[in-house]
Amino acid sequence: MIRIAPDHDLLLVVDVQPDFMPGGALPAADGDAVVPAINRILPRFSHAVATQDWHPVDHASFASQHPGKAAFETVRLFYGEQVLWPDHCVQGTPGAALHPALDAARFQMVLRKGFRRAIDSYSAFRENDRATQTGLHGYLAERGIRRIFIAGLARGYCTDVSAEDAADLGYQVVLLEDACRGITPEATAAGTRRLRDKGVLLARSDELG
Ligand code: VGL
Ligand code: ZN
Repeated sequence: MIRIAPDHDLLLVVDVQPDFMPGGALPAADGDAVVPAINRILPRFSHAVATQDWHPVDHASFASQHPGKAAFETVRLFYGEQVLWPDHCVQGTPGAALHPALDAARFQMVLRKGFRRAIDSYSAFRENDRATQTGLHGYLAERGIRRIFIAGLARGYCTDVSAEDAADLGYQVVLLEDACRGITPEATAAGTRRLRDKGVLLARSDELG
């Protein structure tokens, strides 16, 4: 059992948006399954924040912006290697909304990321140039958060890079495996190895007491 400490624990819900669900632009297999799992645990937390992937139509991570390149290939952007994605989570489109069944009234803050054309952002803390800060660390520090539970989409990318950055920033981090889904099994497995290296605890949402 993991006992939730109301003052110091936060649930970070990452990118639970229709474009990452089956039928969406960049689906995680069985992505919808995270919604009831997250709704079940949200009332237990007195601190909850969501992230929302939120790209301009001509975002540099979109394969459509790189003639001759296909989705899932990589390019070099000014900050290094970037995976190219199908167009997804375009600002203001239905696919970019928070999932309609998510109990979003419980989020005290929704942090939008990936909104600069030239820089992608997997992490809720730092964009992919690894220099641009989102401000989330300052927000959580001011609120006295010490431990972060992570749920959402997608394993290997936004959930995992957020967890790694949180661990690097000195938070205790718990990734709730049953409340996350991935885009590919390979990316999920690679993410799991990186999380273990960082000391992130992998747990299940039914272990929360
Ligand atoms: C994500 C790829 C591109 C994610 C977002 O939420 O994991 N992955 N944009
Ligand atoms: Zn994205």
